[in-house]
Amino acid sequence: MTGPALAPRRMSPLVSATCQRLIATTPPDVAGQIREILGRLQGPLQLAVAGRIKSGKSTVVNGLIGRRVSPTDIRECTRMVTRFQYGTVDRVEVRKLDGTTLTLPYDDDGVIPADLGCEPHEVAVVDAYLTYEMLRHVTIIDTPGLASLDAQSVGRTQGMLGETGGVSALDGVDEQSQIAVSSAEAVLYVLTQSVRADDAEALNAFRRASSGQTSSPINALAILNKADQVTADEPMKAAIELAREHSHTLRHAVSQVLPLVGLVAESTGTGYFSEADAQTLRAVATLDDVTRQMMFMSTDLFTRPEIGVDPDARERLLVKLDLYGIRVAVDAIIADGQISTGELRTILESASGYPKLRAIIDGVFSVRADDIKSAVALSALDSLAAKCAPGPRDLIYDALEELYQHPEAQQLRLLEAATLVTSGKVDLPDDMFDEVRNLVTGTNPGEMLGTPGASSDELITAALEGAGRWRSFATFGSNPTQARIAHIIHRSYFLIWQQLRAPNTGGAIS
Ligand SMILES: Nc1nc2c(ncn2[C@@H]2O[C@H](COP(=O)(O)OP(=O)(O)OP(=O)(O)O)[C@@H](O)[C@H]2O)c(=O)[nH]1
Ligand SMILES: [Mg+2]
Repeated sequence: MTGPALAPRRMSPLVSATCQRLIATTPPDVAGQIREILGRLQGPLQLAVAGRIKSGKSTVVNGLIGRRVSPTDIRECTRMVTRFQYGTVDRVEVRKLDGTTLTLPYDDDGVIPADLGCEPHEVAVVDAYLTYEMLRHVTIIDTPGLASLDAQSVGRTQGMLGETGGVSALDGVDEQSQIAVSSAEAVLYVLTQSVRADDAEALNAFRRASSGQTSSPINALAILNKADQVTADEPMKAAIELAREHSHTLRHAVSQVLPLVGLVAESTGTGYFSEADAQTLRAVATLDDVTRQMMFMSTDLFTRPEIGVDPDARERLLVKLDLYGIRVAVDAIIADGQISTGELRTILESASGYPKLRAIIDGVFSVRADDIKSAVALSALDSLAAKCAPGPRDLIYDALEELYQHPEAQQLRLLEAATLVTSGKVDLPDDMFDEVRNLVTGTNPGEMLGTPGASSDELITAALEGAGRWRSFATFGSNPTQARIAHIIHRSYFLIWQQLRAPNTGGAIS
């Protein structure tokens, strides 16, 4: 069990009201910019999918959308930033750098056409509209990959990682991708199995390129894709272990690293895996043990012409599931000869690691979307104020100050504190770091208190103990910056304790 839910804590109505008041009181040019900030606050969450070339970004995008709309290929494929968003008519709008727009239909397979009617270097961004409900809440942004850094010199790599990397910090990051990631509100990094040095560097380069919000583990998640290619008897098990290690190594960059077989997730989630494919799998399952074991040794052996199952159909299976997915499905058929195609699809989907990713995107990002968007809006207001003449500047600063006085702004303070801690700007011991991260990334009290599955009484005790621990740390164990953070964390634990004790009042005992 996850314990009782806490009262919703949406910040955006408060931030919207502040924007609206400011629009009414500031000069037209400033008001116009605040209107844009407000529009964005009220729009869907912008989730960018980023990573090295060929890491499987477009495959993951298709899996998330539930339709094969973004082209994927074994060769370099995605050349421009593509924003998949909700629209009442399915269409592709190619926005060119010269300010003109070309409108195209999807191709016969429902994929973005390969020919966009102009040269790739003329395109600023592609807006792909789909009448998919899920896109009402989130815009998914596919990006061209970061070029491989393998051949580049160590000196250059160090330049990328160095604090004074300057322009070189952005080398290798496609300019449009960089803009897309830096303006997104959440980022999904697609890493490949070994998280080679250049994967981590890619992630760092994107983080450095992005301002403020996108560089925090609060709104960034990573996938360890192609988990099927981890060399081990049970690749997924090994990938789970690897992902756990990487979650720790990359803890200042992403909230967690999840293993995924993107290809299998895409094929099962988009209907690409068909009844005919299931029949081919059933035919493979009837072959004798020796032949089957030989086939699973490599893709070449799997497609040997003399085997008595249609070679083209076997080729299609490889494209859709690769050997790992085929083996999972064939094992399931051998274990249960009556298994239906629907059941096979479910087994494959769960073996791909997709359900966990989906749950996190739906749960965590959507629960946090309001916080993330509110924080982005406030930081945009703050930057706007800094550029304004004294009159409007003071109006904005006063409004922000007033907003922070509001009791509900505790959630924003927590988010700010957690961003400082999780991104490594304020140092805390590992266990306290984890506590802060759980508090912001958890979707229920059990996860927030780091005690999933605890009973209500245990949760109440955990919240109270947490509050006490952080109060003592604020008073005795910390330096001034840590103390400021500790007070905020203490208050959050205290509020959770209040809400858990009096759930019906929404915690409004003050
Ligand atoms: N075996 C295996 N292959 C995968 C997986 N995910 C993606 N692929 C394959 O990897 C290749 C590259 O996938 P894409 O989705 O085009 O990769 P991308 O990152 O979008 O590539 P660019 O847009 O060129 O940067 C395709 O052939 C995919 O089918 C996976 O989990 N396992
Ligand atoms: Mg791609």
